[in-house]
Amino acid sequence: MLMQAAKCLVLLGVALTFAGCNDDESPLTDGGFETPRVKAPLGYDVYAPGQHIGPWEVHVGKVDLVGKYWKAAAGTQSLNLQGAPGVRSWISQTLVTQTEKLYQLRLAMSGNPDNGSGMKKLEIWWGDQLVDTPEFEVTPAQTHEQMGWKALTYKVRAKAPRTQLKLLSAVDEPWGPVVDLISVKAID
Ligand SMILES: [Ca+2]
Repeated sequence: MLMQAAKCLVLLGVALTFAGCNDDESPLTDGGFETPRVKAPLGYDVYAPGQHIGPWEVHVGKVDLVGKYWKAAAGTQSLNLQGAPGVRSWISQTLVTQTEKLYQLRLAMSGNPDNGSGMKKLEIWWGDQLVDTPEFEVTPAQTHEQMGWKALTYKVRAKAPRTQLKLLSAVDEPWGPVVDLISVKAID
């Protein structure tokens, strides 16, 4: 961490922008869905396609920004990717990346337990590459307090100076996969 800070100071010294410095360390912002804050008394706000949640854009179907309604993997908010027959919600954030650089992509996954037991699936896209389709099984033991968050880690290589990170619900129901704690970090 100290080395990274020193490197940033050097970069600033040669008049590179502070944004460029941050991009080198982590091109992703608010992977924890902590802004804006949820307003609805029930504890989650619904966002429609075309709307933004901080740096994230919502596409195709609705998503729920979840606050106190259930326990996040970290912080106090997480995201439920709704689906519906023929409608699979997705969110994206376009990252400034370095071509050919290797990145570590991490996230926490759970599933919306409000429809009882079942398998939730998520598609993770890095640019035009389908990185994985992880599954999360909601069991009768799962509660809003014990969401059973699962940590996922991948290595992905950037193919362009900008890369769209996309997370898509792969279930045809509103009780979708749930995500939090997303991070992207250069590792070479
Ligand atoms: Ca969070």
